[in-house]
Amino acid sequence: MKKIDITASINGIKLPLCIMNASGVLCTTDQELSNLLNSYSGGVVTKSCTYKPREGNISPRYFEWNIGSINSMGLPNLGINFYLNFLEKNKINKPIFLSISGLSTEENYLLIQKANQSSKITAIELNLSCPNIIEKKEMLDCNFDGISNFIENIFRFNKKPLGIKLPPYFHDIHIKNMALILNRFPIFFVTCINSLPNGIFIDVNKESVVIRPKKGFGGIGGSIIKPFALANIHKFYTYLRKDISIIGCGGISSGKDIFEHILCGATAVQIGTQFMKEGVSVFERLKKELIFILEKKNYSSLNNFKGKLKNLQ
Ligand code: RRO
Repeated sequence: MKKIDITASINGIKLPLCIMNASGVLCTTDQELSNLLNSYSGGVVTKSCTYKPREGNISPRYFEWNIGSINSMGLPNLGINFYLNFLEKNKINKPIFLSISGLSTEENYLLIQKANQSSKITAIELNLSCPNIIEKKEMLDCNFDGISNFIENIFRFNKKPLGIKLPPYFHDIHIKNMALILNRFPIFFVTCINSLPNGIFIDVNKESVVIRPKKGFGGIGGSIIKPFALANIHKFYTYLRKDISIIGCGGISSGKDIFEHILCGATAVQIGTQFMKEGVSVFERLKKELIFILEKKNYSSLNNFKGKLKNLQ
C-alpha cells in the first residue's frame, strides 16, 4: 500500500503529524505538558500566558454537553517563567508553540521579548482573541488600526516565528481587512478560530446558566462551531499571502472534520473541546481516522486536497 504523508510544514516548521492541541486545553501544568510531549500530537501549544501567574475566574467556569462547550476560564496560567523553565527542564521532541496573551500591548511586547530569549520555543502564538477577561478594557479584535500598529511594533524586535490566534469573524470585510494587514508582515501562521464569544448555555431543570463568571456568558467551542471555523479558514485562505499558513481550530472530533478543515485551506489543526473530553489518546485516534479517509480517497498527502474546496456549478 502507498505511504500516506500526514506531516505538515507551517511555513517551514515541520510537524511530524498535522494534529496538535489547542491552547487552553490540558496544557497549563507540568503534568499536562509532559503528557502532551509524550503523546502522538504533532506539536505542543502551551496555555496562553501572562507575565505573572493568574488564578483565572471563579468556578464552575467550564461546561460541556454533547455538541459543544462553554468556558470562562479567565486566563488561568502559571506565568511565562514557568513555561520557559518547563521547556529548559524537559527533552523537547516536537515543535513548541508558546501561546501568549498579555493584558495590555506593553505586556505583550514584554512577553514576546522574553520568548525571544528561549531557544526551546519553536514559535509564538499570539492570542489576540481571548473572550473572557473581565479586567480587559480594550478588545483589539476589530480595531484594525490598533492591530496594525501593534504588529508593526512587534516586528521591530521579534526574531521568532510568530503566528496570531484570531477570533471568529462574521463579516467578509472584517476578514479581508485583517488579512490585508497581516499580509504586510512576516507572519508565519494564523490560527482560526478562538471560541465564539458571549454565548450562554442553560440548564432547563435549574432554569439557570451553567458557569458562574460573567453571569454565565462564555466562549463556545466544540462541534457546533465547526461551520464558523471552516468559513473563517476558507475566507482567510483566499485573502492571505500563500506563505502564511492557517492552523484550523474549531469543532474537530473526527478525521472527517480534519479533512474538511484542510479542504478549506488549513495546513494543520488544533483540537480543543474533544481533547478535553478524550484526553491525549485523541491524537492517535484522529490520526488513524484521517489516514483511513485519505486511503479511501486515494490521496497520498494533504497537499493533494488542501484549499481545494469546490463551489457548486
Ligand atoms: O482562558 C480563557 O478564558 C480563554 C482564553 Br485565554 C481563550 O483564548 N479562549 C477561551 O475560550 N478561553
